[in-house]
Amino acid sequence: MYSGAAAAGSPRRDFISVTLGPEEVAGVGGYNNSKAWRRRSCWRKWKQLSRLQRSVILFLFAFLAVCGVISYTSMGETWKSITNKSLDDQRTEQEIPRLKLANPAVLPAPQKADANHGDHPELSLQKPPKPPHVRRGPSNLQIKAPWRDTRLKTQHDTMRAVEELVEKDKVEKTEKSIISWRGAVIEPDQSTEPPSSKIMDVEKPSPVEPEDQKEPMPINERQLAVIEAFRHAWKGYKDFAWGHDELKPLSKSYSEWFGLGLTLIDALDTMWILGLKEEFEEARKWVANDLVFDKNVDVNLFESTIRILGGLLSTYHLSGDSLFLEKAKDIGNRLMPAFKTPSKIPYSDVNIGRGTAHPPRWTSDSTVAEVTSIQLEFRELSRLTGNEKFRKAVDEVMKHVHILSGKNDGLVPMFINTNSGQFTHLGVYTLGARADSYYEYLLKQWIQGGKKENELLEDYMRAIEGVKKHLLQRSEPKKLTFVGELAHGHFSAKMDHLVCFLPGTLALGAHNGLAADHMKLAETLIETCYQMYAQVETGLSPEIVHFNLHAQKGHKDVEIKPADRHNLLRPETVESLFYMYRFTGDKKYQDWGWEILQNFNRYTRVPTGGYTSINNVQNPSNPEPRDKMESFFLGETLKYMFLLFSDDIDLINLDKYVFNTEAHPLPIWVPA
Ligand code: DMJ
Repeated sequence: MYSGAAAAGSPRRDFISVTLGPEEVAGVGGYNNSKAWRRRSCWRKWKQLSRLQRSVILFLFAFLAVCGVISYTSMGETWKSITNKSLDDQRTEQEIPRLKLANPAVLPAPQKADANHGDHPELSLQKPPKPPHVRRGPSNLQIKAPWRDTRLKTQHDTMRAVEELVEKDKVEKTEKSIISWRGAVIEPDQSTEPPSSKIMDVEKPSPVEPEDQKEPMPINERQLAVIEAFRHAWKGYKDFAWGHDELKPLSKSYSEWFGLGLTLIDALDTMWILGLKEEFEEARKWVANDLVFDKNVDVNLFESTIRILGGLLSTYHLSGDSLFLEKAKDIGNRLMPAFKTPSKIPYSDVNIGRGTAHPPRWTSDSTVAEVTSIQLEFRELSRLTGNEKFRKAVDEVMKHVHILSGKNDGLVPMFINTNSGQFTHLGVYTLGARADSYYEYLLKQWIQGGKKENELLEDYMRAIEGVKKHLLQRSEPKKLTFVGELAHGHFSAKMDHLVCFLPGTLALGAHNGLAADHMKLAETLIETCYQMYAQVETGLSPEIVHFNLHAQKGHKDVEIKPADRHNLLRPETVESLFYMYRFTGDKKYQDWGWEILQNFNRYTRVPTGGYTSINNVQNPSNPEPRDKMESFFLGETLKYMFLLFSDDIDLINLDKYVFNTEAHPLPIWVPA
């Protein structure tokens, strides 16, 4: 049946030949293809093989089987990783709508928002998946902002890691283009939707807002230190002042200003940004159950607008929770009587329970900064409610001030009369208290409205020229550029810490395409603001400094009068450091902020909870605590610290949000 060429004695036995007999040839001897016949015939052939031939065949089969097993295993791995990846992708896709709900650049009109969000659905929407990664820092600080949490991915997936590297590269490229402010006009995102059209678009992943899908940056050590500071402050507030306006951390009690839980409301969006979900939910409950505006109480229009209305609006935007919008509408309506004046320049005080308003007892004047720094909030309230009355009221003030005489090269006096509508106390010009945020809101309203309201821009540009012409001087010995004051033609080398908002505002203007020399000025002014801390014994700035115009042996640039040496935990320098870092990427700004945080911890932290303002920044051994934690410490100072230490430009993207003067981010409206 077969002849083996490998016969005994043959020198080579390494091949097999099979010869088929006639009966095996199809068609010969009749074709029999039955199973039994085939089995029998195969077995017969196998028996006819030599032992060597059988061994070789068995070896070949075994070899093929081993190869088969190996390739099956590796295919399985490949398949598993493909499956994992597709699950990962699915999860990312599911998360995108949630992120959009929680953190859209522009939330639409409330009817739609209500319909979509229900009473309080976003907190469950925010529920993060348990991330498999390990975070640095103390275990009690293993927290992250809700939307960042949801986007965390496993670090063990190689394919994902490669994607991340590619993504990071993309982010870096984007970042570079955004921070290159010099000479270039950089437009805000032109592609977001107009307010009336968009809940549906907001909910689905949009190709026009790809940055929302980027990997978030992990929280770093300095940010963790801010979270720790916030929690310490919050502990004091919670233990001793819950639901009241301000904590008195030393006496373990509280003070009331309006009786509206000011600190709690001011801190809401900070908690959201820092990722303090538990604290946020607890505070949210208080807002839902205990915050009542129907109270026979006089509130200051400006302070309640920037802290309460601003805080509620920004929290609504960040969380998507309609509770905050409802509360914002309530307080907004209750503040409206302030505008019922002969001139339409609002009174400073409103009784939110009675619906009456009045100026302070001693005058019929209002402060210029106060009546011109409520616009971002009221304009946004109109956009969200569709009720123009809020916007009309505040726009009228701006239009009136725009044409008012009594300015000096764009610089405004500090008071305005609610009867006549004229500036009073003419001849005194400052960028500090009573005028400061007028300048800030000129620029920010222009940005908020999509850079179309030219009168605002004109007034802003003119004012900065006025600052350069009348208020800038250089100190000795360090030649620090500072912003002084002008009183009836006399220059005073006095500068409030409040003026330190200016470098940040100038930088924001330059980022939005305004003159590049504004950025230069911002750089020199922020150095001065930093020196207001660095040249002082505690490393904390006093409320007011006087700069030396003439070099004197043994004198620094900064002089402090006994009445001015307090520190109220104010935010302005940290605020400007944040803008400067965002737009330049220069790490020195982060380092300066870090020094300031450490000094707050050293001299103002109260061991039992909370931070206190102090009376004497020049005495490190006894800074004389004042026993008060201002609401803006949580609303502004710590928030700006956290943002300053972040390298994530999408953590409150400055092309999408504009901060009100109390650090509450409000959306930049979409250009028509
Ligand atoms: C805050 O209420 C606001 O920043 C306001 O514009 C100025 N004063 C405090 C902080 O210093």
